[in-house]
Amino acid sequence: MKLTDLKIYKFELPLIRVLLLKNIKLTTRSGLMICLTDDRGNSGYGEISPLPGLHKENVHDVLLWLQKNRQHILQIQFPRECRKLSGVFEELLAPLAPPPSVRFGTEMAVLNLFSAEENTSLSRLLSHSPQETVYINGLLAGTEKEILTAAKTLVDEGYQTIKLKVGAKDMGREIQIVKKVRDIIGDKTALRLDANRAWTLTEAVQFGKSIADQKIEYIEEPLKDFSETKEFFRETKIPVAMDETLLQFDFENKKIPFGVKSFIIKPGVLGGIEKSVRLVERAKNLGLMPVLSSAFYSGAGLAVLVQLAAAFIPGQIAMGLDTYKWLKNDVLIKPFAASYGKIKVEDISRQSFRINRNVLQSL
Ligand code: OSB
Ligand code: MG
Repeated sequence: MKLTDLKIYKFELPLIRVLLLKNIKLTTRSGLMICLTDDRGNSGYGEISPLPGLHKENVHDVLLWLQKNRQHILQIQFPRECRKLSGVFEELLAPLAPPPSVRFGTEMAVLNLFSAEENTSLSRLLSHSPQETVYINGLLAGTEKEILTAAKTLVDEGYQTIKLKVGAKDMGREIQIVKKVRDIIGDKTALRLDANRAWTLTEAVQFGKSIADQKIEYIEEPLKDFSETKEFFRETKIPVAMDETLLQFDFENKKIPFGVKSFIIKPGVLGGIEKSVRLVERAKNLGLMPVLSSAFYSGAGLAVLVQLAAAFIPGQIAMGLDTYKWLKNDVLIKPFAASYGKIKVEDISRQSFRINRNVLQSL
């Protein structure tokens, strides 16, 4: 493939309500979109949208990086084997040291370009037999009232897995909220929790023991100190999911602690599609649940995550993609929707190319 152009755009999408991330208040979701073109006139979009409070880099940093490295990227000959995600991207892109969000967006653009060249979907480019539907976990966050109302709506809509954010309110109240949510959703709905490293071991164990009978599928990152995971599990019997910890974890020298059940894999944070798919495979080999999750991407980035799930994650594991509902507006001409808690892969397979240029500002 010979690249002929790399265009850079900015987008800023309004959110349905204020998003609070580690004391940063967001009212819009902004980011960059790149568009790679080849010598046959095909194009592929890639989303680069670092999230304040989560990524080290911001939109300004990634724009400077892109402007500085634009010519280098255009000179790279991306071979067909890129799609195997077996280290070719690493070899070609690592020397340029792109920040994780840029690495994701660049790989996304290249893979979308290959899909366009072959007139196929990303999920079919990457797998011979992708799944037809991808399940998602309905997301509950906000005030107690908002959480309880949304819990009812999500079960009514047919979601089979629900994820509740914890760790930010008074513990006694939060324990009550977990119990109320369980009452609302009934015992057939899987319930996941995410504490974003809120607690000491003592606090986490106190919380865990108080909800021991609530059939929690797993809790993401309950502990400030991940090395206490085994202890937490021994005391509470609640399985743990690794999210933030995956970024720093030394897989070569350390064993995954007993009690870990799942990896929460955010390709835009972990540094790309290739690395993330390798983590999905690692999880499968270890008998753990791989869950792909979104750092509030636009529909373009989410479409990639849905197709990665369809291509690489078997069964009916629910993905963390419900952040889409926070966007009031999208970059896709036809935004996609979940129905009964799942997304039809066919509905979005070519969507990632059908971008509404009116919401993109040329840079
Ligand atoms: O902690 O999992 C997180 C979104 C942005 C930043 C951090 C997180 C999230 C999510 C995504 O929770 C939604 C999900 O995984 O269900
Ligand atoms: Mg998490």
